[in-house]
Parts: sequence; structure tokens; C-alpha cells
Amino acid sequence: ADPMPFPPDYVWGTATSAYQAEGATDVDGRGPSIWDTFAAVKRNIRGGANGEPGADQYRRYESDADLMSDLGVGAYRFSISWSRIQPTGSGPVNQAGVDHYRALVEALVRRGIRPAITLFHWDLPQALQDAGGWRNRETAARFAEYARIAFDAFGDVEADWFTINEAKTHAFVGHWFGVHAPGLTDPDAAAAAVHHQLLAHGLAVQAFRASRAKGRIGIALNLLPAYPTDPDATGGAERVDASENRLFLDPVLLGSYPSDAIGPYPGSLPADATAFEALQLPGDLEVISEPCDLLAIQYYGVTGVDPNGNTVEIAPTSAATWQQIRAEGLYDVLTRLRDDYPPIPILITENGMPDPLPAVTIDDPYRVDYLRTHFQQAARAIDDGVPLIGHFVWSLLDNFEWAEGYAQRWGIVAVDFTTQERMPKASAGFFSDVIAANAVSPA
Ligand code: GCO
Repeated sequence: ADPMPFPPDYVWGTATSAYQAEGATDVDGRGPSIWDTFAAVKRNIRGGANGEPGADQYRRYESDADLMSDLGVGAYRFSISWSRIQPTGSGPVNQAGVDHYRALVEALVRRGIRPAITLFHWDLPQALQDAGGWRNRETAARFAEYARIAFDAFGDVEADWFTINEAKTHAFVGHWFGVHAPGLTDPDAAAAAVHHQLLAHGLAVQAFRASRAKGRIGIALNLLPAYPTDPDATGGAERVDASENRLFLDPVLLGSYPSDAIGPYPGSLPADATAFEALQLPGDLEVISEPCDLLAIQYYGVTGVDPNGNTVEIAPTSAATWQQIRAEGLYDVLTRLRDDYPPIPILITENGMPDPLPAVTIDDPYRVDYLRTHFQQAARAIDDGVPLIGHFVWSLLDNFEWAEGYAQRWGIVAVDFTTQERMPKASAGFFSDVIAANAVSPA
């Protein structure tokens, strides 16, 4: 059968984030972030690991840009570490931090690779956490100020900007499950972190418009389709959908919060709904729904929901036990956005899976398969009228996988964390061929 084509200007990219890939946590005036603090408590991270050495990208950005150029990628999504730009999260700019990202951006542009810049990928400056972090409304104002600095420093470059990465994961896993920094186990703190991150997003979009920076801006939301295991489970699946997806999509795209995301029910965020409403000041939802240029979505897999409203396994899991792999879920997410929300260009800014074992692996047929089937579903969605404009694979490199430390490898390029040698996996070759053809085989 014929290959499934992508549009001529389709963007193919790879992604990383600052704390996961950079290393070099103590150079050039960088201030501590909540991930330094969290990782300093040995039992928090597998193997007692932390962001050193990461994939040493702070030093190796130039050769990593060569690597991307060899693969043929058109865009690179990385994040800026706020505490390199403002070591305590407010106050004067640390010029060495700005210079580093300027050098990275230029290395990309020289090779024809479009920068795709995330402003916040979970590494909040520790000084802001000490003042309450995302529980504190003031953090949203601090974020808008930091965003303004970044737009002024890099706004002359044609780029895509993402305000907040996965507000849900940072709120839920960091403030409710206690598994990510800042390590809280308080659903009300998670609810506050939801609202204040979304507010920060909206304020940053306004700052972007005011700065007249080039390029496009949006927020990166991770979406999880929830399928009822039988007809009795529809109510529970709707609640899971509310807390996992609509709690973020609705305020950003519709200007309202769903009424069924928060409360003492299985599948909901078990916070005090009245207290959550009290956080919302007049005008907040207008700020949060400030029109964006694109919607970035991150897709890893699906979940089932049983009649008691509990999430259950309905598809094979990867080494990341939270990941249930089903490529058709990507199609379902994309067509659902088409059907339920106002039209907006969509970018998939993360999609990928880990190797089954912690060891360096370059033979990764499972990842080739994962990418192929997900690209197929993306092509199918485009065919059915979804305004999908690009697809980023998570990740370019094996790196620091949060609480899993270095024991879970998500790269299409393997990294030896001792020598920092890069070794493209079979999936990198496959991806490169797809990019060159701008098409994927249907089988
Ligand atoms: C994110 C992701 C990444 C992870 C990836 C694999 O929010 O962007 O969590 O940082 O490394 O999703 O778990």
C-alpha cells in the first residue's frame, strides 16, 4: 500500500528538558531549583541520582545540534531553566544564563532547526518554593516577569514557545502524590498549583503579545484518554476525563473550569472544591483563556476506568508502569479536540516510550513500532481534518527520568552516562527515514 503522507510544512522534532538533559547544575550562576532540593534527599530518586550529569547538554549543545541535523529534524524542543536566568526566581537577570541559551538557539538556527522553547518544565527556583511555590498566587506574577525577560532576550528569533509543561503532572505528582518535587502530599496544594500555573500561562501569553516577540505561543498539556471497561463505568470515566483532561483544556480553550474534576470521588482530584473556587479572582479565567497560536499536546498512552471509577489496565504497559500503550488513543485525543473545542493548530510536543531495561540499548524494535503506529494515527487524524502541524518525539537523548533517575531510558539516541558518548538507536534511523520521506508506511 502507499505510504501515508504528512503535509509539506509538517514539523518533525525531538524534545528534552533542562533539568533532565543539561547537567552543569553548579555553573555560571545558576541558582538551586526544587529538583536540586528534592533529589538531595536520597530516597526520593532511584539510585539516589540527581540532575548531574544529565546528558551533559549544557556543554555538548553544539555537537547535539549536529546530531539533530544528521537526523534531519526540523525543530528542537528544550526548556529554559528559570534559575539560570533569575537564580532566586525574581530580581536581576543572570547574563551568563541568558548567554547560554542564546548560544544554543543560534546553534539551532544555524542548522535550520527551529527552536521550540518551554519556559517551565518543573524546575521552580527554590527561593520561590520557600515563599509557597505554586500554592502562592504571587508565583504566577513572578513567572510572567521571567517570561518577559526570555521574550526580550530571544524574541528576535522565529520560535515556538510553550509556557508551562504538563501543569497536571507538576500539580498532581509533585503536590499530591509526593513523587516529584516539591514532594508535597496535599490535594489542596495540587489544586492551587493547577490554578496558579494556568494563571501564569495566561499572563505569559499576554506578555508575549506585548513584547512583540516573533513566533507562536501555547501551553503543553498531557492528555490521557479514559475508556470505560463496561457500560456501568461511563460516569467514572467521565470523572477521570474531567480531572486528567478537561480541568486543563476547558479553562485554556473555553474560559471555564469543569464542575466535575474536583471532589471526594474516585477519579477526581480530592481537594476542597469551594477552596479551589475561592482562589479564582474575577478576570482570572479571561487571562487563562487568552487566545494562543497553538495547542501543544503530549501523548503517551491510555487508561481504563472500572465501574467503581478506578483506573485499570486495558492495554500493555511499558517499563513506565503508568504507560499503557495504544496508538489509536492518539487518534481519539486528536479527533476529540477537533470535535469538542474551537479550532486551533495542534502540535504533539511529546510522544515516546522507555527501553525495557536500564542498560544502554541501541536495538529498540519496540520503539520503532511505537513510533510507526503513532505516526500512522497522526496521519489518519490529519486525513480526518485535525489541524495537526507537527510531531516531537520524547526524547532526543536518554536522560534523567525524574524519580526513576537514570534507570529509565527514553532516548532515540542512547547515552553512556559515564563517557557521555551518544549512540543512535534503531529508532533514530527509523525516525530519520520518516522525516526524509515526510511519510510513514501504513503497515
Ligand atoms: C514531561 C515528561 C517528560 C518525561 C517523559 C517520560 O512532562 O514533559 O514528563 O519530562 O521525561 O514524559 O516520562
